[in-house]
Amino acid sequence: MECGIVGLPGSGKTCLFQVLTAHAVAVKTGALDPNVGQADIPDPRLREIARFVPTRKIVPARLELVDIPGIPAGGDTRAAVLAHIRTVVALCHVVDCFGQTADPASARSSLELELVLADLDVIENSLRRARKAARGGDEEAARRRDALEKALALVEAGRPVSAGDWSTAEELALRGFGLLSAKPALTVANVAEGDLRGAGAPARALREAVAGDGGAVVVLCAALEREIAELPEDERAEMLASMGLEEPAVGPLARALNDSLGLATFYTAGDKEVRAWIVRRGATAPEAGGAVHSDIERGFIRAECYHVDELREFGSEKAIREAGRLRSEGQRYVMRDGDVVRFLFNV
Ligand SMILES: Nc1nc2c(ncn2[C@@H]2O[C@H](COP(=O)(O)OP(=O)(O)OP(=O)(O)O)[C@@H](O)[C@H]2O)c(=O)[nH]1
Ligand SMILES: [Mg+2]
Repeated sequence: MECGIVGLPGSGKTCLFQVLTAHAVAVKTGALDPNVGQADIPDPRLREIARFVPTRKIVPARLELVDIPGIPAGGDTRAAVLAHIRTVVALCHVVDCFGQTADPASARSSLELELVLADLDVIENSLRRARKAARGGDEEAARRRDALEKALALVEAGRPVSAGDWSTAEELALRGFGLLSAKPALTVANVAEGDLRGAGAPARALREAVAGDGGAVVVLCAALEREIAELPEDERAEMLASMGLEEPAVGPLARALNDSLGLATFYTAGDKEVRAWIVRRGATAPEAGGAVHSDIERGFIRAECYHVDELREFGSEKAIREAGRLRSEGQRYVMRDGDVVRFLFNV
């Protein structure tokens, strides 16, 4: 699961990337190739599971992050940046609300418009081919044609493809085109140190604009978070408290990503490790198994599951089994957020 950090030049993307990856990567700034790294996702449910399933190690889920340079005006570089955006599954859109940009709402829509315009090209070309194939009686092409026509109407009106109401079948028909404005996107209001709650005019304007499109906004100050992340661990809590913050921004950001990017978390739990995994919401049991190891997806037999809430209720895996609550799920099972799973497979 790769999440691209996107936004206009100087909006604080690399700064946020350094925060989220805890400075594990030596970043390049001003270069055209992206920085790539991983963020640990804090998740209180991991500790809770480990309370009931004794284990040696707790392993949080990791999010692959790609820090993509801002889109410079015109030329080949623009195409290169768009090509990087095409490779990621979801977007984290950083908008400068700390004062360099006069109008954060239009900063946000200007990047969105870049994505929409790039999609317009792709849709027009693909639509021509789909129409032709559909006339020849190809039913799948007819489905692609209908979905593309619906997408075309949106982007022609300057709206992202993600703003449409899409059925699963339509989503499937569009998936192969890698449309940029169809990617789930979360907006980050990168606020000034003096406005950590985002009560100031820039963050308010951005929130209003995003709410109008039904999107979510996470407010954080990347520069301050970077300073906090550089502190020794035992000093972080004190610093956070003195700023009136409950936790580092990676917590709320990860939860918002889970929600608005359509992700789900499941767990594997045993004496060796208790571990969180992230999949797209709607992923089937074999797909989820594939996140753990490709052999599991290939040789999938079934998944033994229970929900993390049931651990709380029954107190142990054994008690869950004895209560007849351990489920045996097959190929078509759609994972629920919070499932604890043991995969049975054969290769
Ligand atoms: N005051 C303040 N400055 C910030 C904040 N976040 C980033 N900056 C500063 O803004 C400048 C640009 O930050 P970067 O993180 O490099 O921006 P970027 O989005 O990666 O820029 P490009 O990669 O060039 O597109 C740096 O000097 C940062 O220190 C913030 O929250 N508050
Ligand atoms: Mg950068």
